[in-house]
Amino acid sequence: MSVEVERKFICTDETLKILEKTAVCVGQHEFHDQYFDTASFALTLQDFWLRKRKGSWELKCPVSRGQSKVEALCTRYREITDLAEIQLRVREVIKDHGSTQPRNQKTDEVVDSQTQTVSEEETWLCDMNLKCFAEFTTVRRSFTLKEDGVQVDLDQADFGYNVGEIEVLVSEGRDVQSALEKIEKAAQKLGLTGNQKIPGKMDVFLQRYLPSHYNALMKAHIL
Ligand code: V4E
Repeated sequence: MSVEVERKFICTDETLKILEKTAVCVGQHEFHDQYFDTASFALTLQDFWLRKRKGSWELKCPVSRGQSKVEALCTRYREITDLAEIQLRVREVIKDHGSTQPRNQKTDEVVDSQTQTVSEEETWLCDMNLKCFAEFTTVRRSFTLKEDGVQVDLDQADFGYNVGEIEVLVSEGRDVQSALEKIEKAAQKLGLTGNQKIPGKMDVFLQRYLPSHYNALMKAHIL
């Protein structure tokens, strides 16, 4: 299974110049993300991120991380894209969180006054009490640093936040260390000297629009 190792950065004019000189731009595309969780944040409080992007479901699952300085600037998540596997995993995570779902005792349907008719494809969301809590559109410009096998994305979210990310996909296990080294090398090439962890799009979205969710995640040291 593959693990995505990433480091976020703020792309200054200087960084952009270096990127345009040393990397190959492999295109630009736009996508809309919808993120889902229960009302008690059963997924995100355990650092699981369920989203729908371009009609496909994705679940980012946490992978334990080390304590080194390089690692502190990076995130790593295992990504599941098979819907049956996602549903299984999400069910387990919600159960571990001890979420209880109100149900109609006769029909065993989830009781929720806000729930309207849902397509069959999405009855599982209703069944697990999952609701969309955040959605936004991103325009992404992607680059590859060819000698490193590293991808660099420059994201512009429609709520007014721009962020860059250096990303390496590896198979789980020993490759993670080499991914961290590649990311560190790429960061040096791009002239990124700061040691501060840069917030991702979701951090900023939650902080601006959903402060109670943001505070719960900060308190649990998820963000
Ligand atoms: C893992 C995570 C979230 C899910 C989306 O993560 P992110 O990589 O920021 O989004 P995006 O659009 O770049 O996804 P990609 O196209 O690379 O698959 S939302 C919040 N988190 C946790 C998290 C964290 N703990 N710290 C930082 C800096 N970012 C995200």
